[in-house]
Amino acid sequence: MGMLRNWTGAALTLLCLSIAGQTAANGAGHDMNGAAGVHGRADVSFTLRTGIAEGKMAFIGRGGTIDGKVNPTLNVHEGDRVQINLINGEGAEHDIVVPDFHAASQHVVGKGASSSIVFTAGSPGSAVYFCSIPGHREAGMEGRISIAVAPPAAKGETGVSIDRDPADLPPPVGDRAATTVRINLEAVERVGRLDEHTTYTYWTFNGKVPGPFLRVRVGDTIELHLKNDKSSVMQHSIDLHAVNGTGGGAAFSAVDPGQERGFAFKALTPGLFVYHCATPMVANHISNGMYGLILVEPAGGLPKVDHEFYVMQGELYTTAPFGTPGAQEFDLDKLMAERPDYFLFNGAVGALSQDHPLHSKVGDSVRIFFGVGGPNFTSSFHIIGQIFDRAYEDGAITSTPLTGVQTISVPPGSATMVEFTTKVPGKFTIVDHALSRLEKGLAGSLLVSGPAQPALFRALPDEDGGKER
Ligand SMILES: [Cu+2]
Repeated sequence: MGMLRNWTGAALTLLCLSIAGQTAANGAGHDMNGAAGVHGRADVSFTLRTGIAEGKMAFIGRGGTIDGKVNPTLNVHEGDRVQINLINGEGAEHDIVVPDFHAASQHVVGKGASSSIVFTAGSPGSAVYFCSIPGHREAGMEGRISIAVAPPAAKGETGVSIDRDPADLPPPVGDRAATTVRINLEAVERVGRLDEHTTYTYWTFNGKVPGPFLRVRVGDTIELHLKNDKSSVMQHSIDLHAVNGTGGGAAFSAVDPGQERGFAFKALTPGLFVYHCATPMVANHISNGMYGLILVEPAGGLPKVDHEFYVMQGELYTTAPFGTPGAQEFDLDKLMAERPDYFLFNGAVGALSQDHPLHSKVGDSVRIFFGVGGPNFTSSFHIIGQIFDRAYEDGAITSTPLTGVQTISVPPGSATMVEFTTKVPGKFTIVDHALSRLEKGLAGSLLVSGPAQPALFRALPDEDGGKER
């Protein structure tokens, strides 16, 4: 079979902060469970880069058996779900179309821009792919897809866990002087578990969704290094909303597979900021999982609390509807129409309910850093049966907070910090109060242990003594 994309569990770079010359490893070894075994996918993926070969415009194969080949023949099997990624290699405007299978990509405009098409290969035989920009096919941009008889059915697959534990965040920076901090991030594309029997090819920072929680203080200079894993097919980059600078750093960090780039910025403003991949199509990269939060603490740090948590909300757009088992494919039309099939906390269905519920005790103080990667939907963040004592709108952690808050609105590309005390024991459901989304995967659990507090909350005896009416 053509070039089978098979994520083999390459070691992930852990987030490392070098503070004042000392390197402290944050983030735990549990990120390494990617090595536990990813099974091969039933579908096939190819990457083509536009360029010039022998003086003519061409598609040039990238990776696997087509690497470096000009207008390579793409070998697939009947019934395969085929993905072709197109990367703009030289800057002119292009696309890729396969009329036989009714597949057409978006135009890729500008060097490094990318798009993808996905289709099911029909009957055995041959089909053509080409660039539909006037003149380009004639100038050389044309190749063939060869469709062979279907092989025996592939085994079922399960993805690795990509959901981030909300308790996985570094300790407070606290009361230290400003310094220079090195942050290492790695873009990793991997087949992850979306639901119990459902997988998806996520694009991630450091293998999890959301990316690692980054934590610095105001006045720090951050040297940010972004590596793109050599098994990646796409270019990636990072835009941090904590940056004063063009694109939030996106242009300085646009990095091809197997490469590393970086930039430095000074954190001038305390706050809770979203970061995300900014490689076109940006909405596609964000939806696939490339977002996270960076906290810039004020001088002296934040007040101490008993528990801190890290939660982010995002959407996923798949060809098959919510709940379909098996490997799911990205759906460009649904992304454009803003019709997601999944709404997710921390990257997967059940991430905060089955896999990693939030834990607290009666009387403990809780702080949640909550952000929306999106790419498109505002969250009405709410915990059923709790009231936020303080909510800092738009991640403005040095502003005067709202107090006594039931629901806080958080737009895409923004965040909130909420604080409250867990006063009574029980299970509390974390939601976006646009509650249709509860049926599309968006629910978490806060579990509070401790003695009952009948003065605060209790059932009343039935006034008729429980007799039936
Ligand atoms: Cu990306």
